[in-house]
Amino acid sequence: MKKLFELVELEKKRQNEGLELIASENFTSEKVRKLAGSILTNKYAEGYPGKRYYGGCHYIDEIEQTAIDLLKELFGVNYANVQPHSGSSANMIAYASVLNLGDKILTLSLNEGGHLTHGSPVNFSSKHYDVYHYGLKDDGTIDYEALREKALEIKPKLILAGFSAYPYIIDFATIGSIAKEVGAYFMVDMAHIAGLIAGGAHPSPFPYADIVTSTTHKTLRGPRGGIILTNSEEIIKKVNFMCFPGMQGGPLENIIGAKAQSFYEALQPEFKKYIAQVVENTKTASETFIKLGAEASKTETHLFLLNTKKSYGITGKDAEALLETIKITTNKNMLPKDDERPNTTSGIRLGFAAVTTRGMTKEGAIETAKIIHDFLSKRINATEANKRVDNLVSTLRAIDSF
Ligand code: DSN
Repeated sequence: MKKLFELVELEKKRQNEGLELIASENFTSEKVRKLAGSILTNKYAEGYPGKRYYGGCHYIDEIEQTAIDLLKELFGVNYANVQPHSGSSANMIAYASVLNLGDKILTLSLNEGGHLTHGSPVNFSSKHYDVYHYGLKDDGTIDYEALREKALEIKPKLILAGFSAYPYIIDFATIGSIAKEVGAYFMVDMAHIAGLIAGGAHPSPFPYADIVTSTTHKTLRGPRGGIILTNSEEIIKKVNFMCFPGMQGGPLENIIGAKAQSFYEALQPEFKKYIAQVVENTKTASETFIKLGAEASKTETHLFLLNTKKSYGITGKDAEALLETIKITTNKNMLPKDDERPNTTSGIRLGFAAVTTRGMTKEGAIETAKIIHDFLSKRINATEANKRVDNLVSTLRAIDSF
């Protein structure tokens, strides 16, 4: 259908002409995109390599086994399942593998930086499990002492760490030891920081975590999808059974092929350099906002939070909409202890993984922060801001050039 391909071209133009600062997005390599769009989508392969419910799976088996082996190598773990269709499915499968309905889980809430699947009232996770939350200190970092007290008080069956809007290093060793102390499973959802861990810019959740989930499309720079990792033979058996036949049918082998390619790319020395640049760009941009007098969080990762209400007198929702008029894509985000509603918010989340893939340097990160600051504080109008965005974008690689 012609219209669909025209819309793809328009979306490509949008991606090329703008500055993508949504912290959960990235740009994939040509090989990842080729595999994701390949004829592998034609094949049914319910089951696992060597144990399928369909004939004709010998090449598919090799592709899926390659993905599993590369993933195990990348994170130094014993077992991996590469079939979850998304991060949310991975979390659903992981919970169901080690919990019974109604079990207590202890997580960080969505409003403080967690995720919908970490027990949000509108998500399956709060309907299936008895959810309790730990919180953040006033400086925005996890209150580990309060977490321990809460864990001792409620005795959860599972403690979850790994967040969507948390700009600091997570102390997996401490949370892991609290989980041990109270006899809980320790689960990590590393979706946002998987690339940072693979690239050596964030400590690994292993050996502390019992079960780790992730998406593959954020800092890891793979296709849209999910994965589950563990060092426990007992847990992987449960995960594999819960994934298929428990919750999913035929795996998306085209996406699994693309995942394998992205794991291979993340094992190359250039990926370490890329991740170091992501963290440097993000830190630089956050420091630039702070120097300019805006209220931004500090950061040790690929993202930070900008308080647009305090900095510019506008909600996150309005800031997101205004920035879109100058081709800068961000998302409104709840800030710790936010008094606005989730669909309004007091700020935005900014991430530099995607623009760094296009080759943005420290100077580009400074200019990005300055454009946003100058525009939201009305020092420049949309015409001037658009010109500066165009100049900056002209220094970046096209989104389909790698
Ligand atoms: N929706 C993703 C994000 O933007 O962080 C999390 O899955």
